[in-house]
Amino acid sequence: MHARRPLAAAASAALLLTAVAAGTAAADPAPDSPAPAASPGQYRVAGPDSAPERTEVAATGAAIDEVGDDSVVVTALPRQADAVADLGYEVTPLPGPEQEGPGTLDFPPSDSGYHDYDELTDVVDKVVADNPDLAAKVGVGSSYEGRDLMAVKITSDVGTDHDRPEVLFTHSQHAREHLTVEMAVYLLRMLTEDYGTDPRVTEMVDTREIWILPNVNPDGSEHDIAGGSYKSWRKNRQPAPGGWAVGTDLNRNWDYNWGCCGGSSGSPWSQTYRGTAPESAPEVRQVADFVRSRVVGGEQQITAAIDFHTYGELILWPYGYTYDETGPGMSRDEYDTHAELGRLMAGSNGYTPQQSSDLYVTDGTINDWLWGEQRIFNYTFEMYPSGSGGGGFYPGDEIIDRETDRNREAVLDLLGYADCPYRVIDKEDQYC
Ligand code: 0X9
Ligand code: CA
Ligand code: ZN
Repeated sequence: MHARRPLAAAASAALLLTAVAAGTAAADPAPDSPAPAASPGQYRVAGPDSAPERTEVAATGAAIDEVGDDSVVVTALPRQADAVADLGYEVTPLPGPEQEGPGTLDFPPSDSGYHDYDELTDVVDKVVADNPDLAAKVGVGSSYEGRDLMAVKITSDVGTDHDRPEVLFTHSQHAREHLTVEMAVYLLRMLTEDYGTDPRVTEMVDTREIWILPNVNPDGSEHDIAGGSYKSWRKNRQPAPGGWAVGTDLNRNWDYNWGCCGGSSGSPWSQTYRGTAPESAPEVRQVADFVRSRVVGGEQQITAAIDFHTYGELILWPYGYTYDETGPGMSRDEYDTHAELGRLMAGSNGYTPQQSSDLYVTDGTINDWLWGEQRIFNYTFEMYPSGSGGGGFYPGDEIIDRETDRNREAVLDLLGYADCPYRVIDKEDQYC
């Protein structure tokens, strides 16, 4: 495929050597070049059939959305798609999301089942108002554009900091992954409405302290739906130095082996831009501060976590920065506990369980930080659909109920093991 290259790309050729030395993808212009007219789109890339080849594709600044046996689907700017083609792969543009009329700030009418930020806030406020003993809204800070980063704490006698295992659910690091916000709405309702009637829910709400962060990237979510057309936006909305490029990939900005391993980009134009420093995104810094605030008496209270994404129907565990299963900070038992609990959860939702780097290498992800720095057993869930045929990042709202309820058992399993994750490999006596 050979689309026209923007003039800015030619101008950046002179900077190629410095750019490469700084770890910047050769496909991208300098950060102070004017904004490209083109917006990102999805492409099918035929050829890559191993994690190293997929990691090389990602190094162009494209984001890998989907992994097949010998192909991937990426989101990329046109020049990044050119760079992928230059690697020798066949690159075909995919049709974009359906567009509806201009002028709306909410989801298009046909997707009205999805919650925009105001509607999400209303759900949170109602859940808290209806269940004052079970649910409390806690401020985590605010986004780059000043929106509240909300957390909801759910446990019985919620006003007390109990000595109960704490569990974290984070949603919507990536703007266009709107189904993950619906997963948060589902969990908020399930844990409050089914308390007292569903014995498993009741036990978990009585014995765990549950933290739900229903949207850690509200600016990105709102941008993605503004104007009545989906924009395939992934990152936050913080301008990069230089002033033209916008957005840090929150899931490359965490402070563990940040930028170590070719699993993120130093170019602000990239879909996987890692930011200027670990936690340079205000959203990441404040969510990380929140997690650190759960260290009480020297002990991290949170023992287990899920970070929800779409799409692919996958359950992924750390590390993402290395292909190795074990190594410094990840013993055999720790790896096996992640893997066994991951497989157990996959048994109920039908997702594919694997180490995250089986797909491609990533660095600076929340998964690696939660384990590497905080010793929290944790997973990325890539929700519905399994492939772009199911609507990719924009499945219709009729799938929300089915695809959120699909994770009910898996979430209850994680909550159930949160007192001693090692029990899943029968090593409770040794570790707990
Ligand atoms: O790339 C990501 O941040 C996640 N995928 S997404 O399509 N939702 O952007 C996956 C993170 C898990 N880590 C690895 N796959 N290595
Ligand atoms: Ca506690
Ligand atoms: Zn994602």
